[in-house]
Amino acid sequence: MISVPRLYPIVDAAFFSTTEDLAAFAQELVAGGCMLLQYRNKSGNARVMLEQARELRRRCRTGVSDPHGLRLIMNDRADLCIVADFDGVHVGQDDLSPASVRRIIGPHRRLGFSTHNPQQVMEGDQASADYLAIGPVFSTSGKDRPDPVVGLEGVRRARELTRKPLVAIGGITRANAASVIEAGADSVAVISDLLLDPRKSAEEFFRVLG
Ligand code: TZP
Ligand code: MG
Repeated sequence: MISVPRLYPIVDAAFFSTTEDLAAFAQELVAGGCMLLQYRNKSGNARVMLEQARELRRRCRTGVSDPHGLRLIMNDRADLCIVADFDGVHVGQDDLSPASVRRIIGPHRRLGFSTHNPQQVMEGDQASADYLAIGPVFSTSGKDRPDPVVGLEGVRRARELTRKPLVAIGGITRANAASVIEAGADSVAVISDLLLDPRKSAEEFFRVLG
């Protein structure tokens, strides 16, 4: 089974006006100790996504073959994962199924699957996903039309239903992250609470997450 670092930053293109700003932000996260990043761009412009993904790959070095290198995960798009030489894909309930994504990316790249209730966690547990996300744990402005908040109770319930690495997401900050890990998550995925000062914020997350 794969392991997921305690902090799972999501680099969301919506918060950056240029590819340079986005890549510089990612580099600051790496300087703060991050070993895994997800690239997310909901605009759906494939050419822009590929350009930004390649820049992230170039700036943050390494590839699938480096066991110690930064892992880059592509949100939603298995095709762009392959073309940009990313290390994995993260899909949700409305994307290609985990089984379909697995056929595209092969056995070695990582596959994450978002869940929002116990039924979906059980399905994810049986699917070809390497890790599961559960959320939103708290209310969030990081996603349009988010699913209902699951709370810490939703994290506890998910923990009972799977032994796969569990990534909690939604409204997680340095102030509440420890409670999410205590509830059974292996990792916290974060957008907003890294934006202002990514390096310092990542370092503080690692401090509170142990
Ligand atoms: N999926 C569930 S909540 C969320 C996503 C992508 C957004 C998380 O953003 P934030 O700012 O960390 O709450
Ligand atoms: Mg998706």
